[in-house]
Amino acid sequence: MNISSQNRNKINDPITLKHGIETLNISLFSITSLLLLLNVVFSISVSAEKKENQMILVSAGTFTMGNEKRAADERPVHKVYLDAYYISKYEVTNAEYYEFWRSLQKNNPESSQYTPESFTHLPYIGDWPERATKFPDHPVVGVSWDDAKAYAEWKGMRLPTEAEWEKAARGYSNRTWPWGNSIGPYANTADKNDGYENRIAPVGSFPKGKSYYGVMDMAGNVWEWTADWYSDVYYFHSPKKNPTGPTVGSWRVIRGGSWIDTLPRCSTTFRYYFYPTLKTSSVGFRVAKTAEKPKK
Ligand SMILES: [Ca+2]
Ligand SMILES: [Ca+2]
Repeated sequence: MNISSQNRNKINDPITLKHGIETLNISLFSITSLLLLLNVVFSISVSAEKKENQMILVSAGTFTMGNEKRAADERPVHKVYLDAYYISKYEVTNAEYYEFWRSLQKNNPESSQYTPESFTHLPYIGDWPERATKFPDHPVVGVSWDDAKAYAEWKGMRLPTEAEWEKAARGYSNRTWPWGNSIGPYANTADKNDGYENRIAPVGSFPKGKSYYGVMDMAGNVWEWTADWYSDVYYFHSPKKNPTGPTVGSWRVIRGGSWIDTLPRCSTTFRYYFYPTLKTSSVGFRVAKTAEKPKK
């Protein structure tokens, strides 16, 4: 039974009805008070429960990108140099995205631009903006690549490039998963026994699954948009320094797998892609920022 049908049943309860108009007036007063209270709670809880999303510094240097033993588009394995950058510790949460969305709504309440998709049929995700209150520390989903980019720019940041994403996930060693090479229950995948059966987990629910740099949920929970266009042969000719992906394309790269994917798809090198306009229940994002170069 969903919440709205529960409320309907309470209102139609014969005990409430038999006392006549006076009780009905009191009930209406109570409902109004409750709605006012909920409105207050809504505003408070969205700001109070906001999880601080620190930016983690990934130092400049060369790392190994790709994997010879896996999918064809992960080849060839190649060395990539990246300047220092910051990447958010967590996937961007509902509460964080809500702040951005509210600021747009204040200026233009009629606009539906950058509004996340609703998932009425998925109660553990639900509709926007209600889910910002219900699940403030869950990663935002139902956001297109353009939504993600707009949020990042509003924060004065950007989406990580595919190379930045992979370095933050695997570090300098060849970790198959952010935590290493052991198959542990350190991520929210399609595995029923990971504590989050068929649902999204609050960000940072798997501290043992953190990457070499301490970045969380880079395996599973939600896929993450990256800045790059996708090409299956990009690694054959990508620049050795600060690659930013092909100049044109049809799909944007997503990384890390999700709550509906098996563990192999949540590896640090697995590449996947979506149309940039697609808003699904399994794709969110995190943000990045170029670190300032030390003054000489
Ligand atoms: Ca799961
Ligand atoms: Ca993730």
